[in-house]
Amino acid sequence: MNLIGLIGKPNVGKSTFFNAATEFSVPTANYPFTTISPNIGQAAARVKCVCREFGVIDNPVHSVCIDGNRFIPVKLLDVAGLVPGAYRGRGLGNKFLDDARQTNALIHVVDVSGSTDSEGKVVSPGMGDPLSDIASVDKEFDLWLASILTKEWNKVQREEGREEQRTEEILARRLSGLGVAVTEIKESITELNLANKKLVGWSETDITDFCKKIRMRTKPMVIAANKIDSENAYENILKIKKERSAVIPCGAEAEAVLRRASKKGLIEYLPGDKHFQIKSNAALNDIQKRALTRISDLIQKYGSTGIQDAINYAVFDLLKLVVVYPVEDDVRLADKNGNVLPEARLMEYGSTIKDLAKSVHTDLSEGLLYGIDVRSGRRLSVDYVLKNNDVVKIVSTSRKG
Ligand SMILES: Nc1nc2c(ncn2[C@@H]2O[C@H](COP(=O)(O)OP(=O)(O)OP(=O)(O)O)[C@@H](O)[C@H]2O)c(=O)[nH]1
Ligand SMILES: [Mg+2]
Repeated sequence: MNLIGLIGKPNVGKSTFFNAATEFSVPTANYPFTTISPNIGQAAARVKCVCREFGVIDNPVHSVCIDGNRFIPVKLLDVAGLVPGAYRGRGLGNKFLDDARQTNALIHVVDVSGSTDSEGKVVSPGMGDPLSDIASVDKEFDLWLASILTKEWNKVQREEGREEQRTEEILARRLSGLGVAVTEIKESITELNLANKKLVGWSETDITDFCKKIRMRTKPMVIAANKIDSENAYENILKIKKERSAVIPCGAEAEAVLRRASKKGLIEYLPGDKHFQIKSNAALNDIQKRALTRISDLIQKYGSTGIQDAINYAVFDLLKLVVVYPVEDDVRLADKNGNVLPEARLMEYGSTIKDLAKSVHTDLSEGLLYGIDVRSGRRLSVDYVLKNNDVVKIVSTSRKG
């Protein structure tokens, strides 16, 4: 399962982001640890739907299509705030790390107003340092991994001496709760020139470097530079962009306002849009008008509120998922109930027709014969690797469901 985690120190706007992205209502407040237990919600990845290309009017079942934009559900986890020392259990450290363990990609929400200290307490704007916040979250993660790895380290070293075991297998067992594949470990130790070094000889630096590699492989991260509406945002974002490549300016509060206004029918706006339109019949008071004007200026400056971009980045750039449209009727592009393009399915990069059949229904995969590429009418072997936007009919001896 693909689970995207929202992480960061307390009070940076994780829950505001979560609420905006999922339209779930969880408490937000201007003090740390508003989120005490994790909240899992459904957000959506936004893609251009293939319905326009095929000239059909679709009726999705598990996703939504609005004006040719397909919104495909993805799971989002609002994780408790992280403070320095979390790996030793400070703050809600253990809870944080346990939540984060389940995630496959991370959106690290950073407060670019610089109005919170390293613990998330409110300070005068500009006093907080977003760059050190980023480094601190990375470091906590690495220290936490190192603490799991080196727990009873002597025992590990004895194990290594006693049995003829490969280093990567011993390490994989240690990190089994994290779902790290042996191949990932092997690649990491090879990259670090540690492949031929016995664990007993690993220095502290070797351990830290290894943990960092594992973190970057198993928890790829994008920075959501949040609170773009604040005074120091612009220069802080520039500073972060000098150090990191995956940075998306975000306005979680602005996104929340736009989603609410759109829900009430006051504006035309879809998550991720580069502009919005106030409806001609919308009765807005002066305060609302001013707020919307400010948001409009903001998204003109940054291109969007960034919330949708951050989710899409996590789904397509970090998790590298592809969108596939399975259909049963390759003429009408429909399922057996006549729903046109019923599903847009997010699949792992490298998935095959076999994987698709299995994910749709086990019966379908048991009698699987081949696939049909609906665009060309060509047969696709069961090992055909799916491409983004493929529309595929699965041909099987057993009928679904
Ligand atoms: N100016 C501004 N403030 C924001 C924005 N997003 C969130 N905030 C404010 O930041 C404060 C913290 O927001 P939360 O969403 O509760 O933060 P959190 O990261 O979930 O905090 P914890 O759950 O305590 O870890 C609240 O006062 C929000 O209103 C934003 O885009 N701009
Ligand atoms: Mg919160």
